[in-house]
Amino acid sequence: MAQSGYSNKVFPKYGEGTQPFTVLIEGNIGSGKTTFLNHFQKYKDICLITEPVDKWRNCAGINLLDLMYKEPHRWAHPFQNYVTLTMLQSHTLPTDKSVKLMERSIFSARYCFVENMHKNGTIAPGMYQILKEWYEFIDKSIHIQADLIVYLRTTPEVVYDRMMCRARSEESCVPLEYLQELHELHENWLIHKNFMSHVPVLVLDANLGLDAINTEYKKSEDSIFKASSLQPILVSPVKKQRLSS
Ligand code: 8LK
Repeated sequence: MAQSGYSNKVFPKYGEGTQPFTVLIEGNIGSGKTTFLNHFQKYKDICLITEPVDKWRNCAGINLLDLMYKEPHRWAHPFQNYVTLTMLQSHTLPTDKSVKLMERSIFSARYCFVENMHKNGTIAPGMYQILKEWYEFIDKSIHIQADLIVYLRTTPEVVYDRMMCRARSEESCVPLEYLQELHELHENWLIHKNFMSHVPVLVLDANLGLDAINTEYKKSEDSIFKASSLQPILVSPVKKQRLSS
């Protein structure tokens, strides 16, 4: 059976060379990813892309995030399918800025969320296989820029409390155990480097409270500016980007 139309020729991947220095902000639910992104609003020439939660909550009027948590066996698979599409839209979004900061990625979908749903039996083996093949096809044919990963490292207990305080309605039924499972998968990926070992990872202590976390953010600013050779220039206050989630 023919495997693909690529035979042994090497074709450029779609989007190759079109994306700026890209930093992926990763971490468990409640690890402070949006706060982290907000911190960079003050800089010119950085494109900030939040997780497309608004799309997940309103796909032609349907709240897929809510359905995924309420009826996981039925909705986790279509939800993750949609996450893959919307993450791909964010990865390939054109920008004239020199740096792109993205909240999560197609990689966290694959290595954390989908993997977890497979491991805990939420999605059937056939559903898992479809998501895996989508991911493999995308990885082979579309260029996903990833120059640095910032891992907001937390403990499951801390993020559980934050999640409960944030009180996002869809997450009201998420148990601590779910956050523990996701934590382990983030650790396998970003600390034990089981995947994508070629991308440098900056680990920040995201258990810290709001005051102390600013020192951690400063560390990452220095790394981002150094690695991307970007000169930090502040924007005028009226031009700040708005972040929603
Ligand atoms: O991050 C917002 C909410 O979406 C949170 O409850 C976790 C959930 N989520 C998910 O189930 N699967 C995901 C992501 C977020 C992000 C990716 C890539 N996959």
